[in-house]
Amino acid sequence: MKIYFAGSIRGGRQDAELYRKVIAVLKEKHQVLTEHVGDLSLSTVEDKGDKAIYEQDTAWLRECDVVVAECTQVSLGVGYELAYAEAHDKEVHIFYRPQAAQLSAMLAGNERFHIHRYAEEEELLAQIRTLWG
Ligand code: 6IA
Repeated sequence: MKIYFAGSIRGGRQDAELYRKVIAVLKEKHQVLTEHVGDLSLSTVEDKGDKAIYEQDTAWLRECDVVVAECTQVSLGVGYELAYAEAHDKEVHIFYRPQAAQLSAMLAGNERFHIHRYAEEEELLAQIRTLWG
């Protein structure tokens, strides 16, 4: 499967290492189109190339089979991607830590999204393995 992994970039990189680990598990059996989301050296301040990023990411969203998003760290870009994925009838899975963040009602209230709660990193990785391992 082609998997689009979404995680915060300009919204804040606090969970970047977690994204990297999730992507590593997904990659064992599938193609991850957005590996850069887990790249710890990714620059978040550079302001050129945004048009190219938007065009590439929306093309990948149309191309993918499933969208997997980690939503604990709030990100406008991830929220946009989730709505875009829904508009294109993609299967969407959202993961977050209720102890660290309240999920927006615009995501939590959407019955077309599959919402997964977890507390610890190992629990998240186990959920990922169960679904896509
Ligand atoms: O609003 P955010 O930046 O937090 O949005 C994060 C989401 O938008 C991610 O799931 C990515 O798919 C997408 N995204 C945001 N920035 C980039 C990017 N370059 N390259 C690819 N996808 C991106 C980041 C560097 C840039 C800030 C110069």
